[in-house]
Formats: sequence, C-alpha cells, structure tokens
Amino acid sequence: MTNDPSDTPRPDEKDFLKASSEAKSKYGRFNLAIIGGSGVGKSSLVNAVFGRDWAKTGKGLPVTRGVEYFHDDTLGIWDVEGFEIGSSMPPREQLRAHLETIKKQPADRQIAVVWYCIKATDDRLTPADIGMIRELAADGLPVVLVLTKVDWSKNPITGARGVAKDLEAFVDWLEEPVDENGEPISIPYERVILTSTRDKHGKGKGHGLGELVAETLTLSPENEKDAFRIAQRLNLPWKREMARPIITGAAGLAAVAAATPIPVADAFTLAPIQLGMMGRIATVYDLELKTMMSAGALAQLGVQFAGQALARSFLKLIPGAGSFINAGIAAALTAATGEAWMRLCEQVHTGKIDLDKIADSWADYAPNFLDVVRKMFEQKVAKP
Ligand SMILES: Nc1nc2c(ncn2[C@@H]2O[C@H](COP(=O)(O)OP(=O)(O)OP(=O)(O)O)[C@@H](O)[C@H]2O)c(=O)[nH]1
Ligand SMILES: [Mg+2]
Repeated sequence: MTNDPSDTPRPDEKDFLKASSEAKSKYGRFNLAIIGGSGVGKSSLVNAVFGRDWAKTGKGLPVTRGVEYFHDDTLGIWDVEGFEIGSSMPPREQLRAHLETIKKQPADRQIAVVWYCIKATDDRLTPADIGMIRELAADGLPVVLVLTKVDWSKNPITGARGVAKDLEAFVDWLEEPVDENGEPISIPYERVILTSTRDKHGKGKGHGLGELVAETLTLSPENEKDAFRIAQRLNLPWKREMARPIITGAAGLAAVAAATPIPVADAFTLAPIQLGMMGRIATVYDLELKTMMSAGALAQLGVQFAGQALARSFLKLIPGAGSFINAGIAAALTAATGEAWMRLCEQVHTGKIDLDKIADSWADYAPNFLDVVRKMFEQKVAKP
C-alpha cells in the first residue's frame, strides 16, 4: 500500500462492509423445516441446494430432542427427525409438540416452508406421515412432499430413463389418494417432487433439485423470497435479477454525484458508491467477504475497484472526455464495474474461483474500455 498523506481521502472498505451488512439485514433469513426419518437424505438435500454442510458436521443447536436448528444470516434449517417409535405419544403429537416449541422461538426463526421427506423406495405414506402432514397444514405451513433417493435408471430395453413402476404407482396414488376401502382422503401437501442428490453409485449432480427450489420459492412468503434466492445455490438467474437493480441504482447515484463534472484526480469521490454497490452484490451471492478475507485484502480490493485507477486508464481512451468525469462517464464506469463484479461473484459463488484469489482474478474481470463505452451507449439509448 502507498503511504498517501493521511489527509488524502482513500477508498474505505467500510463502505463495502456497511452496505453488505445493511443488505443482509434488509433481506433477512429464510427458514426451512426438513422433516424425515433418519437416513432419508435430509442433510444431502440441504447440502445440494444450499451448499451448507452443517447438518452433516452437526453444529446445530439442539432445541429439543429430535429437533435441531442450524442457521447463518440468510438461512435457517429446522432439522426434524427421530419420532420415537413405540413412544406413548403418537408421531403426530410429537410433531405438534415440536411445532409448539418452534413457535416460542424468535420471529426470525419461524418456518416458511416445509420439505417433508420420504424415501422413494418406501413407495407409500404411513398413517403417521399423513397425520403429520395434516398437522403441518393445520398450522398454515406449506408442505412440499419430497421423495428422496429416486433412482432414474435407464430401461435396459428402451434405453429411456424412468423411475420404477412401484414409484410411478405411488405418485399416481399421491395425486388422488384413497384409503384401503378406496375412499378418497385428503393429504394437504402442495406439491410432490421427485429428487436425488446423486445416482446409485454415489456420483452425479442430482435430479429434481431445480424443481424443488422453484416450488420452494413459489411457496415462500413474499418477505422471505429474497432471502431464499440468496441462500440457495442452484439458480443463478435469480441472483442476476437481484444484482441488476443494485447496479442501475449505483450508476444513477454516480451520475448524480458527477452532475457537476468531477476532476479525474478526485474520482475517488465515486468510490463509496461503487464499494457500496459491490458490498450489496456480494450479499446477493452470499459471499462472506468479511470473514473470508483479511481487512487488508479488502482495503486493497477497494483501492483496485475505486474510481481513480479505473477512470484514469479509461479516460485517456474515451474521445473528448478530457480530464473531467461527467455524469455519463460516471454512470457507465460504475455500471461496467458492477457488471464485472457480479460476474466475478458468480465465479466465486459457483466455486470456480477461490475467494482468497479474488484480488488476483480481478484483473481478468475488470471492465475494459469497450465495456464502459458500451454502457455509455446503452444509457444514451435508454434515455435519449
Ligand atoms: N443413492 C442415493 N443416496 C443418497 C442420496 N441422498 C443421500 N444419499 C445417501 O444416504 C445416506 C444418508 O444421507 P443423509 O443426507 O445423511 O441423510 P439424513 O436424512 O440427513 O440422515 P440423518 O441425519 O442421519 O438422519 C448417505 O450415505 C448419503 O450418501 C441420493 O439421492 N441417492
Ligand atoms: Mg442429517
């Protein structure tokens, strides 16, 4: 780091961190309850959809026997299992007691959606399952019936992928359930979804998970949808949809800040806007930069992203820009920086770039002259 005189304002990582933590509290936490017997694949589902290994490493908060709560800022998981067979209390009443316990917890822990998990090979719902699903629905909780460990094997004759006949029959029954006398019964779940997190050889990416996240988003209450979009790791377009307005907003602020053109030497006055934008985007991608990067590295990142360096290198290339940053250039520069940062966050989020390599990778992602010019052009087209 250079030893600038201390009175020279410099990009400050606090702008990034503050925006990031404010965005986090604005989006809040999505809480999912996962109910299912031991070994049905609950932890594997959480890991596949949210990329969290908690439930396996067992750092949950044992709230009551058979109920554990795992959480971070954006996601809470109620892991409910172990209805004691042979206990004097029927499973439905045990669940009732668990739900009462959960209701006494703080507001930011209340269940939004339930995944009720059954092993696909069980190919039936027990009366206890039906009782528990009714109990959940009676509490107004939306239930997704998740059939786990589905085997999509190739038919050796036709070569088509499909599920076992018994499972097909089970799914048909679920659509119009009847009791042993053929009388229709009601099982108040919202959707049944067939899933697997790996194939029977323990490999592969899984199946049905995209459908599971789409349905979960549909069922989640309006005020927890964004937290769910952030917490899940399978759908990147949702994150882009959230990041884009952040970029547009920051570009607008930059234009306002440069309404009176800013001398290039003072371009750092745009840095708080750009760093704030980057902090918010990092939150959308659920990147914990604060805990995963040293403050020094974060400050360094701030310096790299700050307007000054970028503006200097671009301005000499932009015809007629001279030594001032006007509103159009400020907006374009900020928008191009935001898009580039969004793409970099995506790479980290999907595990293609290590978080500790982010500073090294920035150079490959930094917006170039053409990106900025393109942004200026887009903005002219947008508002002639
Ligand atoms: N074939 C196959 N195996 C799976 C699948 N999902 C999980 N498993 C395996 O099933 C076993 C149990 O999975 P977990 O995800 O730990 O199940 P759980 O419900 O969290 O289990 P407990 O926490 O012990 O109650 C593990 O050995 C997984 O590898 C799947 O989709 N297909
Ligand atoms: Mg588990």
